Amino acid sequence: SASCVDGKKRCVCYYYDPGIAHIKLSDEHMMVPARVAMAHSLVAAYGMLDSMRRLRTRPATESEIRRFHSPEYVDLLRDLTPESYDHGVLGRLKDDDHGLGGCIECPPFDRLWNYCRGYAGGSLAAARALAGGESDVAINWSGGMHHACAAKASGFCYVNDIVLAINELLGAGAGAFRRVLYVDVDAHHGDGVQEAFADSDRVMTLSFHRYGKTPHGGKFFPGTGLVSEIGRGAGEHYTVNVPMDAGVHDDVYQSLFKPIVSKAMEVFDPEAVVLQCGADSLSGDRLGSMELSVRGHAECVSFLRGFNRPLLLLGGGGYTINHVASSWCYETAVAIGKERDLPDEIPKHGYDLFYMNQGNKLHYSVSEATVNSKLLKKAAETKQIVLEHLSQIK
Ligand code: V1P
Ligand code: CA
Ligand code: ZN
Repeated sequence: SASCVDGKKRCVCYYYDPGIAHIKLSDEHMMVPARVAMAHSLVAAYGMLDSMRRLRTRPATESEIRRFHSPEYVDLLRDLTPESYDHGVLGRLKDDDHGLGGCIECPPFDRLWNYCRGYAGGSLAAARALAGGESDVAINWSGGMHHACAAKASGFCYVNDIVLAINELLGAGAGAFRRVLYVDVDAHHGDGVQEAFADSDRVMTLSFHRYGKTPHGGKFFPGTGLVSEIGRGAGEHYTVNVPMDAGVHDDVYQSLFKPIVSKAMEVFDPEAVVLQCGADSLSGDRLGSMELSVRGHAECVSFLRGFNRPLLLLGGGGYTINHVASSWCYETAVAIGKERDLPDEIPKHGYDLFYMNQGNKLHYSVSEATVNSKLLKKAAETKQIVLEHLSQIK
């Protein structure tokens, strides 16, 4: 058990598979799974492992992955290697319906299936620890792959561990939860999770993300997540989207996050919460173009933790790997209530050279917020519309 700044004790379960250190999607790929090993190494160097229970876990089984993903897609993913790709394994499905043919965003790579089973197994184990009442907070930084669809890979995501974990939380067994709130602070829209539960009133999906045009004229990926996407049928109003402009800093972000999350908590009253902690919304990310500080990002974790519902913390995006590791390390400290005790100086450990670019400080410096009246006005409007949507529940 870990005591906390608010005086409450919480049992925190932590999942980590060292195999992640050696996974590479391709030589130049933006998604670097080894950032999870960096975060873990930093958590260990700060002496936090003794404050958590390490989850004993196994890779997700094929049948567990089939609970969400389609039969043909799972067959393909299981058999996909760089060699089978070259020998035309994808010919079994026509076109690129499965998202695996483009080779750039979701390439085939050595041990792809092991990687997917590994991070999905972590999220499932974490969900079981919460559903079984063995823990109050469960962490899997290798999970959070929010774009994967039932029959399609997308945006660096192959298996949607979040959908699998939420289904586990909802499961039929004793200790299962009636309603699960999903919150997504990755810079990208959580489209795969939204679509999976669009018809459900047992899962509310709430994504904060960047939305709009990029300087190159295209749409910021994936191009969905407007406030007008509110869900379907019984799930109407249980899909919530908070699109934002590039350049949003801590203050503006929290001026939306806190009131909207509070309202969602009030009207939906979830029995468990899943937070996707994608770290590409941090300032200085290679893809995200949002401007959150490590403290601003972690404020999302501490705010949700303060509601005292079983909480599942997952990773996600994050492409400046030293920033990602700093952020997930600090958020691990928030989970165990030790964030005030972490020295800002990065301790000596195996990866310490990676933090030179940020002056070897956990809380690297973020550019001064530029007050932009157009951005503020848009944020205030978005907040109003979303709060009105939410007030239509019940
Ligand atoms: O923008 C696209 C492509 C353009 N296509 C028509 C789609 N893809 C994005 C994919 C981002 C995936 C994010 C995953 C996550 O949400 C969860 C793990 O973080 C993309 C971006 C971008 N700025 O959004 N791909 C790339 N950048 C990219 C850049 C360099 C090399 C390869 C891909
Ligand atoms: Ca998001
Ligand atoms: Zn992202």
